[in-house]
Amino acid sequence: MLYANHTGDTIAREAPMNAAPRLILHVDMDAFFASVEQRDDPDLRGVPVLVGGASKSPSSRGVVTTASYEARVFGCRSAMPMAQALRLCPHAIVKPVRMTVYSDVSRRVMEILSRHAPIVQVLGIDEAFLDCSGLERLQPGGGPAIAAAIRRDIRSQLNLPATVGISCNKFLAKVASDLGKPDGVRQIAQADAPRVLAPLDCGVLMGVGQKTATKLQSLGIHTVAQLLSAEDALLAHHFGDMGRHWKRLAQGDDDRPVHVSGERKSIGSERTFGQDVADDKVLRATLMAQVEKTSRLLRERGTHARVVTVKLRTGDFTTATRSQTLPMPTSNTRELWLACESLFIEFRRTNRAPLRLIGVSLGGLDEGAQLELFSSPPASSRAERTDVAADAVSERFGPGAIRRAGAMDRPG
Ligand code: TTP
Ligand code: MG
Repeated sequence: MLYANHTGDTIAREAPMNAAPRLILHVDMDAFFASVEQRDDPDLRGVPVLVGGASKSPSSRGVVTTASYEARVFGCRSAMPMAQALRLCPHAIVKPVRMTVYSDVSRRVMEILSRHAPIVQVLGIDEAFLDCSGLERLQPGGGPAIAAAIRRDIRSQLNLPATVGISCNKFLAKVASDLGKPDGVRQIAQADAPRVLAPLDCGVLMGVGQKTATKLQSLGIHTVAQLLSAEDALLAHHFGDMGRHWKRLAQGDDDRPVHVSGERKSIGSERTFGQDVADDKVLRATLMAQVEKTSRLLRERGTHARVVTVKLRTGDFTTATRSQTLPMPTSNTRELWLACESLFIEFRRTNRAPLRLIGVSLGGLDEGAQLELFSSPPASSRAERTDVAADAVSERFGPGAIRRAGAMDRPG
């Protein structure tokens, strides 16, 4: 098999492998929300902190979103009722959730990561996979040096702790970061994987949640080693194909690629007219309804879009797309509409043909701000409050119930 090295030459590799070995990093912030609170208030450093409970949102009332490591010593954990956490650690300090602050920090963490790796897959508000394959040839010290540089940047620019796991695939990199926590680095070499994984709970295997773990335990399977020695037929009987999948993971085998966040996903809406439409008023109204629908979907997912694309097909089946990248990711209907509208106007300036289809697609989705794990973040800006109100009306009376003519006006 031939590989390109960094000088562009090709080099022969002797081992008959299917693919070049990969260098995958998993970065996860430590006690993320609590660490931000401790960073912003020196009085909280070194003491048990629980974040949550004080939120006004009914869905999160009374629940711990995260506990600082000082509070974890007492058994406090994420998703635990606040009352229970306070029984375990009565002297803990409780701080309310400041989602806007955490989202902002998250964005800055992801920016730092994107400076260290060509492929970054954001997983949630505080974690990401990085594919650094090939970089080890350019960076003396390989994975550990890249991990150290990332941690140094996060510490110096954001004053926060992060843990980095290093390995040859996503699964092992994630296990490595779990084992390296808090504020650490851990590498798992492929050859060491069976030894490292053997004593761990089956819960480390992706797809084994609390319910499945309990079912496995009822079959006498607690650890990864026990799962590996379980009969295939037994696993297949209880868990179908998942059994085989877990066994592969248990052997440290995982060939899933690291996907570039935001590039693969988009949210779109398009409409083909029964008869071609020449009237710009009708076209604009259709486009606006599509922006309202897609931006609402963004907000439901807690995601923001950075790339706005308008698709226009004329009666002769010629299709044009016009895209714009926004300075900041947003889920605000008005901001997205203004971008769509200018793309539409620009297109119509040179093409007045009746349209057969019009559509909008929102891409560059910013998973770093994904908030689905959490209660609704407080609507901070006026524009966001308008969206929240409009979404509430749409939910109650249907998507067509509200028209925000005034809110859609261009500034100036
Ligand atoms: P995690 O990365 O799961 O946890 P963590 O960063 O607090 O701690 P660790 O050092 O173990 O990684 O989650 C990131 C943030 O997401 C966390 O700080 C708070 C929030 N969160 C919730 O709101 N609810 C939850 O159930 C969990 C697990 C996390
Ligand atoms: Mg974390």
